[in-house]
Amino acid sequence: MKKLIALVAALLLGLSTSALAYTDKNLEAPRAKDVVIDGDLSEWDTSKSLKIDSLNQIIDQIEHWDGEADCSMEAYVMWDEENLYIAMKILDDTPLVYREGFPLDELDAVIFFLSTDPDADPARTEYTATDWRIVQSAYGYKGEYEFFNYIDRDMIADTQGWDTQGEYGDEVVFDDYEAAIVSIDGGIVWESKIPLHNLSNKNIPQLVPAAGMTIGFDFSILDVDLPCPGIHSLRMQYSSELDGRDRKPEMHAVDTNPSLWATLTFVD
Ligand SMILES: [Ca+2]
Ligand SMILES: [Ca+2]
Ligand SMILES: [Ca+2]
Repeated sequence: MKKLIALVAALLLGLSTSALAYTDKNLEAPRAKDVVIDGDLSEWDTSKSLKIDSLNQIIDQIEHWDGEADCSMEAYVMWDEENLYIAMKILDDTPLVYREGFPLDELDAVIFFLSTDPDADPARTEYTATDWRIVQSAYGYKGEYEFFNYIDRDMIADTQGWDTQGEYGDEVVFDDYEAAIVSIDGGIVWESKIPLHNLSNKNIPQLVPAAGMTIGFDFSILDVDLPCPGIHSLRMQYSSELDGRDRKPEMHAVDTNPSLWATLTFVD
C-alpha cells in the first residue's frame, strides 16, 4: 500500500512538474514558400492553426465576451531561415479599435510570445533575454492601414541590451516588418512577416529556425469595442484553460512566466 501511495505521489508530482514546463498545446509551422504579404492567404498552408475561440481561454473581462463573433481568432505561422510569417483570421464585430495615446491593453491588439532559444529551460518561471512579448496593433482608415509594434521587455531582469520599445504605440519598431490587412465578413485577415534579426543584438543570438525545432510560443488577443479610458480589453490566451467566471490575468500569468506558454514546432 505504501508503495502504491508513493507511486501515485510520484505520478502526481511528475504531472504537476510537466504542467509547468510549457503546456501541451502545440502549433506546427510549415516552411514558407513564396509568401507575399498582401492579406491574401491563398499561398499559405493553413492546415495547421491555433484557435482562440473558447470561454476557458479568457483571462480578463469575461463579462464582455459575447461569443466567437465578438472576439475569436485562428492563427498560422510559417518560417524560413530569416523570417517568421504570422497570419491571423480575426472575428471581431468592431475590429481594429485604435486610439493614439491609449495604452495598448485598452485597445484591439494581438500579442505573440516566443523564445528565440530552442534550448531554453521549458520550466523557467521568469523571462530571460531570449523571451519576447510582442504586441501588434493597427489603425485602419478607408482600407489603408498603419501598423505598430510594441516589444515589452520590462519583466526581464537582464535584457542584454534589448530594452522595451514602442510602449506608447504609434511606432514601427521592427526593421523590414511587413504587414497587410483585408476586411472579411465579420472581421479581418492580417498577414505579416517579422525578420528574425530584429529579435537579436550583439549579445542575443538570432534564432535560425530548422525543421524539427520546437520553441516556447503563445498567442493572445485583446478586444475592446468601445474604448473608454481605464476600460481594459477583453483578453483571451491560446494556452489558457481556466474555469469559473472569476478571471484575472494573474491566474494565467504568461506575461511573466514562460512555463505557462504553449509551443511552436517548425516542420517542412
Ligand atoms: Ca499573401
Ligand atoms: Ca468585439
Ligand atoms: Ca474590437
